[in-house]
Amino acid sequence: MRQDANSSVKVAWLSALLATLMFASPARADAPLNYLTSHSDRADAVLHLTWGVMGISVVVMAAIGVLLTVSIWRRPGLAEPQPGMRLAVGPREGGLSWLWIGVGVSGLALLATVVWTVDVLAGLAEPAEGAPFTIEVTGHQWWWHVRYLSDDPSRIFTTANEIHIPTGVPVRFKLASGDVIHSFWVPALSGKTDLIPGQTNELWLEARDAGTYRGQCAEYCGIEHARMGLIVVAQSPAAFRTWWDHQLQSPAPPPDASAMQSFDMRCGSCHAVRGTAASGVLGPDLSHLMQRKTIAAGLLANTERNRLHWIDDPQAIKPGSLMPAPELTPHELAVIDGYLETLR
Ligand code: HEC
Ligand SMILES: [Cu+2]
Repeated sequence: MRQDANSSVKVAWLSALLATLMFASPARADAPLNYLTSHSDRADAVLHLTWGVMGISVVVMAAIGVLLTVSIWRRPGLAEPQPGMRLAVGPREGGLSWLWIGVGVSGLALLATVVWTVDVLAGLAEPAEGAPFTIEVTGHQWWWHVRYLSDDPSRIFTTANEIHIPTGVPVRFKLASGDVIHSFWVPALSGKTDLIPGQTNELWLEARDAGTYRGQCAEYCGIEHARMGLIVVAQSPAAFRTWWDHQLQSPAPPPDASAMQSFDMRCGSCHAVRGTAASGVLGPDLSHLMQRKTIAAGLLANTERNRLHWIDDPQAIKPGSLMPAPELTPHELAVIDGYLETLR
């Protein structure tokens, strides 16, 4: 018993210390997945709710703490206990009204949070007017397949894990899943929306400010769920249009055609590169890989070192990932990465 009390005091102190460190640390502002900043009207609503519910909870906890302390110290009508003294066991009159007041007040506080939450959720689900185009996102274990739709079929293209959007306009997202339930969450821009097999959900994102926003799968979807990240890059409409135009092009053929052949042979059954024989769909489209900031679904920076490590042994980085180690010779590895570097 005593042991238990001691360890729970330790846990309480540790949690308090951790919480203080988390909130006091200056790194918090540029933490990759900071859900306490907002860059859109929809995320504003979620952020206000987050702080509001936090505030209500703190007030309720403080009130309970004060009342409990007072009730412990006041002990009306009780003599100071002496050693060996026996206390009467049984209900004492009065005091019941405190229960009703307490239940009433916390019931009202809970009801207010429920109404507020439902209102925010309804606002998030509300279609936005005037979305100029739609992005289709399909969740896979453990990466994001991204397809830009357009009325003009020649402007449709596929990419992965990094989504560009223009600032100042809403963009419609169609969310689907290729396997299990995932959840699309970019906290700076909106709330979470599930990607459910056999169903298409909708979401509207509108970024107020240009910037790079981190997202994350928010529904446990298997062993690498925690490493299923994504990035949303919001940029000026002009820069966005340039990016889209560039994505439509096939990458320039590499100087060394045999490198492309090695890639087709070893990787092309799972990965596609526009304008080449490589047209696999089991893995992310690599057409303009070098334009992406990260690889392996937001996990690693897209540097030569990380790419070589990933291609050589994806299982060491994301154990269980659906990319098997290709077992390349060091020469093949260098040749294939040399080819990837031409995918600009
Ligand atoms: C059996 C299918 C398969 C083969 C073969 C395969 N990959 Fe992959 N690859 C995947 C899958 C699936 C992912 C996504 C892994 C994840 O992030 O969980 C992936 C991810 C990648 C990524 C990261 C892309 C991104 O945007 O995150 C690169 C780069 C890559 N593969 C390169 C290669 C190269 C080079 C080869 C050939 C040597 C290769 N892959 C062979 C299935 C495959
Ligand atoms: Cu997931």
